Amino acid sequence: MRRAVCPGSFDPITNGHLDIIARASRLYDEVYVAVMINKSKKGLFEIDQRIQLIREVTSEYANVRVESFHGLLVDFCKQRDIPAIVKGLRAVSDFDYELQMAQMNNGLTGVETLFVPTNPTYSFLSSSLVKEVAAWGGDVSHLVPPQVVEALNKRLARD
Ligand code: COD
Repeated sequence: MRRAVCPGSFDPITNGHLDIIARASRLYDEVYVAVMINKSKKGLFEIDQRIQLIREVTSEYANVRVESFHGLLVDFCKQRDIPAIVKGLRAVSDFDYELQMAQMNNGLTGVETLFVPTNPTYSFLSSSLVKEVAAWGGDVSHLVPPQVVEALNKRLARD
């Protein structure tokens, strides 16, 4: 069974993330979406809600599983026998840091990282920008799935 993981913070999932997950699901038998927990970084959404949103918007992909993990990504991979990490690359600016992480992860356990070029429609898209635009009342409905628009509206209405 060919397995891969798409890791991230997914706070919240965007159409850019979703495009990479969908493409990975066509290349691998089983794709894990790993919501990595970073306790020093308070997100907008709780981890459980991020997972729930990802499950909803990936429900059409039968081979996608969604989990959270607190620890090193290489340990997530080792525990599940996953040999490949799939990452989207938006621009040259992503490359420096992604290359460092890929080399570090490979040096730690031998896990490989495969880079998928982002769909140009989403090359400017990040969870942070979505949150900022939404917080000021801007329209993000072309950037995230409808379930995420709804969750953003509810979450931001509370602040
Ligand atoms: N188009 C295409 N791909 C995209 C887009 C887009 N518009 N936006 C994001 N992506 C892809 C990228 O591959 C990105 O890496 C991934 O989605 C996740 O994005 P985010 O923003 O949700 O998540 P990040 O960048 O905060 O995630 C960083 C990780 C959590 C993956 C990283 O910090 C990590 O692996 N942490 C675990 C601890 C660990 O192992 N540390 C050692 C690392 S060497």
